[in-house]
Amino acid sequence: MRLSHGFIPTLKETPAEAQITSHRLMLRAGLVRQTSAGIYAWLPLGLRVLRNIERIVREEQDRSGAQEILMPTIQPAELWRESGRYDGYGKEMLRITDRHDRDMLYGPTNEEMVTDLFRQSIRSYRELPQILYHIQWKFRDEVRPRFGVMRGREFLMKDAYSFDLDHAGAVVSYRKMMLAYMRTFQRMGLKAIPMEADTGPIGGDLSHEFIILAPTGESQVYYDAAFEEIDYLANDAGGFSHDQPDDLARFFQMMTTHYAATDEKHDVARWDQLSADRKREGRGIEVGHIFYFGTKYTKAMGATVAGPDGKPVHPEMGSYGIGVSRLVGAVIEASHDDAGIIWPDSVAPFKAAILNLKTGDAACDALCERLYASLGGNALYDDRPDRAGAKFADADLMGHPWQLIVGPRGAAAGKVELKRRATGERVEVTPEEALGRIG
Ligand code: 5CA
Repeated sequence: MRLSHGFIPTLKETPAEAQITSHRLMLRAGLVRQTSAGIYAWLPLGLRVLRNIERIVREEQDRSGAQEILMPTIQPAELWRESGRYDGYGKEMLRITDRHDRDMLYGPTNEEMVTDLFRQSIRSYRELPQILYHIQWKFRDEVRPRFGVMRGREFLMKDAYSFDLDHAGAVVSYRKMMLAYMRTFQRMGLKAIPMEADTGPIGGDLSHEFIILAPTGESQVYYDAAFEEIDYLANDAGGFSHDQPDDLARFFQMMTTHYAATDEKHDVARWDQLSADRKREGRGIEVGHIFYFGTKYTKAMGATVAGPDGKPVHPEMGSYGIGVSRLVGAVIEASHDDAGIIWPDSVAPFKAAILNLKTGDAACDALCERLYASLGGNALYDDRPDRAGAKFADADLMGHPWQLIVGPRGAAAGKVELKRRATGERVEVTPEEALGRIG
């Protein structure tokens, strides 16, 4: 993309309405714009990040054996009357009436709809387990939408739903998702801690939230210092398999032996058994939440399969959410400096920015065009006739992992300056070397 014609409206001033860093930077770098309270339009730079996050989430869901579907955003109220949640959900649910006066709603989550799909199609225990997921927009009419995409009213969620014959099977599915989640967040450069959590309106008796530590987080959390020492990368390399219940049990054990709980689940008696030097408390961002709730929905909605003895059984369910749009904010909270965003390579909108420090100079233009052609769609070419200072500031603000800086002196000598955004390190190299390093 050429910046001169890109739809990337950066702001010099800090927008007054933004209270936290990620919200400020998302507005300043031109990632999103608010269209109504808690509802955002995604602009090219923001959308590319959202798509990258979505891709990682999808790859790890697929790897775990979950199957992707796509359910609609609009649901019939009837399904929610069957589960008994229609009245209880209250004002958070956006209720709609169609032209035939039928009650509809904009889905805040999909337990009912997926249970309905399941009961229409799956007949026998032999077809279990099933894990279905989709990545779809949700609407919750939050009392206090705030912090930009962190707590929106419309937001993108990955939600998965597991169906198993019995409790033991449901536990395996739950652990599979926990493993998939740890891999997902690790690939985004995030250190997420699974913490015991409340089940809220989803219901159930086993639940974990995945928390990124950040002072601006909305959740108060308590955890053992062991989580600062556990090296998830090494664990991953240790090779836990989604297909081996023993591996999953070991992984689950490792993730849950040490104390970690959200405020609602904080157990003071257990906490006090920890020595003072191991106690950590602070704020965190909830980027994912998983639930096991057994037969709550399959019973209420009459979903059964034929069991091994031919008798009908209500399958055991769990549901598993990831805040895909919230993650864009969470990654920025975890990775920025005073100058702007520092994108991890895996989610960056572009691998590199090409900074032409003197547009109109034949050597600069030619070298930039050559680099731009080699990098294909992976580069943002700053071809604006602006001064160098503005280009440096915008490139740092937008946070591309690499900057290729082309000035007249270097261009004449066949050299470019390659800057790594995360470290600030700059080296003068040939264009080929630079392209090689960017990869
Ligand atoms: N049905 C279950 C799991 S699929 C469910 O809805 N869980 S949830 O309510 O915890 O939401 C899942 C994830 O969506 C949360 O962990 C959070 O990361 C994200 N999320 C929830 N509400 C919002 C919101 N208002 N804005 C942005 N992200 C949100």
